[in-house]
Amino acid sequence: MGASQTRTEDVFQELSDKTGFSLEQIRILHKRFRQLSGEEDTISKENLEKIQALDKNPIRNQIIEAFFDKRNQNDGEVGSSREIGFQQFVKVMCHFKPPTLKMTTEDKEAMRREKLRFLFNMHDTDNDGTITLDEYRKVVEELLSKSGAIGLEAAKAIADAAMLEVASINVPHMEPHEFYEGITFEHFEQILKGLEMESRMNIRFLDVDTSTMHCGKSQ
Ligand SMILES: [Ca+2]
Repeated sequence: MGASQTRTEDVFQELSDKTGFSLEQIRILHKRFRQLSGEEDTISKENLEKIQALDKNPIRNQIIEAFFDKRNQNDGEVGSSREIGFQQFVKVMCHFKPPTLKMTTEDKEAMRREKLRFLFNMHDTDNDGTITLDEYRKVVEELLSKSGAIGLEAAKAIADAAMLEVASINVPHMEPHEFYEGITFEHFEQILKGLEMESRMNIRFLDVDTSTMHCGKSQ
């Protein structure tokens, strides 16, 4: 084994320890990463846009953006990267992993919060801590326009109605002169409270089904 190979293995092991992906899973992800990047060390949005399996995904753009969103790297930075390396790629992939049976309730709760934060960031595109009607509209419009069965105006109306409902749940006694500024993270958590989304949030676009990628190195 050459020196650079040893180094790669070390990096993989470190990533595995940090993320809970097994060494084997890291190798598979790395292979796919190199394939997508055209054997380069970094990957760009254009690289991900070429993934055919993502074409039909209604939130394709949001998923791609999420990979380059610095908030998802948890190092306190904001903004969007032009390109990302393999380690950053794996960190984002980590958000799509389901919980395992061995996890404690606290770990599961922490994981859920992290996933919710990831989803929240996907919608809060300007990172001001609130999902405004405009931001929400953009997602709904995209979702509905993909189906092709509904016009832009109708999509807007649906988004407005849904937002109004969210507002009435979160601020039940809003006065007519009050303005609903949007969904905060706390509201967002409240809205999704009853929804079991931890194990459902997975993506298949990398030819790697994240729903079978469990945390830990036991398999
Ligand atoms: Ca915002």
